[in-house]
Amino acid sequence: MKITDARVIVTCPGRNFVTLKIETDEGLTGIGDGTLNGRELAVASYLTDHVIPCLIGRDPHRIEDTWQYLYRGAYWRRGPVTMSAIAAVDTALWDIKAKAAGLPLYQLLGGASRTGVMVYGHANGADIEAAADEVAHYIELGYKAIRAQCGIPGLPSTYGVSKDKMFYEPADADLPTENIWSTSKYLDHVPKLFETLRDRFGWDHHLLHDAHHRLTPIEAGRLGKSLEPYRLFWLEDAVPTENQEGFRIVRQHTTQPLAVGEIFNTIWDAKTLIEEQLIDYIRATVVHAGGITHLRRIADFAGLHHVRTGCHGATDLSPVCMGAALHFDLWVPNFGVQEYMRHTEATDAVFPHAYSFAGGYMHPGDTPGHGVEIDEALAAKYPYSRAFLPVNRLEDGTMWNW
Ligand code: EZ4
Ligand code: CO
Repeated sequence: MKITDARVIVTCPGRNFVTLKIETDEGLTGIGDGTLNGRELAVASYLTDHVIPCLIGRDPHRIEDTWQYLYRGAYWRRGPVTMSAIAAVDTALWDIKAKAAGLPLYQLLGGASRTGVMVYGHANGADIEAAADEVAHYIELGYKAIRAQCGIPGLPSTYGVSKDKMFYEPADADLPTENIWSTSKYLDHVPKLFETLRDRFGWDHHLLHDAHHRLTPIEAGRLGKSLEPYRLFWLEDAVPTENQEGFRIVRQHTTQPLAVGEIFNTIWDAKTLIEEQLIDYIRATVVHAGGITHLRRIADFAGLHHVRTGCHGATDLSPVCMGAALHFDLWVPNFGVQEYMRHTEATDAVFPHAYSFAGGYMHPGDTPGHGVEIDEALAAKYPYSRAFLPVNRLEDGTMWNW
C-alpha cells in the first residue's frame, strides 16, 4: 500500500479543529486530530508545508518508521506544534492499519483489558451551591467520577467555571481575555467546596479537581493537605512542571494523589516525575503527545513506576482524538481514568463516531479503525474563526499562569 494524498481540514463547528486525512492507493483512508487550542493554524501549516510532502509514496503500514522519520528527521525535536502534527499522522496511520486488518484499533494494541473506560465529567458553578447542583446532575447522568470547580469570592472569573454548563470552552475571544487571580483567595475557598460535596453526596463517587498550573510547590502541598479529608481521586496540575523537581516538595507534604501532564508533548516532559514516582497519574493524550505510538511508550514507562494514565479529554481535543484515546484506554494495562467533556451537537455531526457512553463508562466501539470519520461537506460550512485562550494576571497586574 502507498500514501497517495494527504490534506488538512480546518473546521469550526463552535470551536476550531484541525484534522489530517491520509488517502492510499487501495482506497483506504485514515484521519488524525492535530488540534492545538489557540494555535491551530501553526499545526495546519506544519503539516501542509513540512510534513505532507514527505508522506506521499510512503507505505502507511510503516507507522514506527514514519514516526521516527518525522521526529528525528526534523532535526528540531519536540514541542507542541511538532508533536501535534506527528500525532495527526500517527493516528491516521493507525486508523488505516486497523481498517486494513478489519479490526477495531484496540485489537491491534493487544486487545481489551477491561469492559469499559471510566470517564470523568466536569461539574462547575459560579458558587459552591451551583457547583454542587451540577455534581448532582452528573450523578444522575451515571458518572462514577466527577471533576468539581467553582467561582472564587472576590475574583470576577476563574478557570473551569463555564457560562454554558455542559460545554465549557475557555478559548472564548479573538484576542485573549484577561482574568485576575489570587492564590490566597483560592486556597481558602476550595476545601469548602469539597466539604460541601462530601456532606451532600457521600463517598460513592470519585471527586477530582484541577488547580490549572497556578500554585507554587509549597502552596500545592498546603492545598493537598487541606483536601485530604475529602479523599480526592486526584489533584491536577497543581504546579507548572518546567521544573519537574518541584514536585518533590509537593510529594513531601501531601498524600493527595497527583495528576499532571495535559500539556506534555513527549516522555521527556515527565521523565523525572515518573522515575521518582512524584505523580500518580499522567495526563498526556494522543493529540499532544505524538500519537498512539508515543503515548504507548509513555504509558509503559509510567507503568513501571506505579503511575496510571488519565488522558486529557477537554472539548478542544476533537472527537478523532477522543476515539483514538478510548481505544488506547481500553487496552492500556495501567489505566486510571479518561476525561470526557461532551462535544456540542454541531461538532458530533461533523465527526460521526462509533464511541458511546453508558453508566459512567465509555467504549470505543467495534468499527474497524478508530471509529471516527469526518463529514467534509459539513466541515466546509464552518470556516476557521480565530480564538485565544485567556491570560491571567495577579491582582497587582503581574502576569501569571492561566
Ligand atoms: O484548560 O484543554 O483538564 N482540563 C483542562 C482543560 C484545558 C484546555 C486548554 O485548551 O485543563 O480545560
Ligand atoms: Co487540566
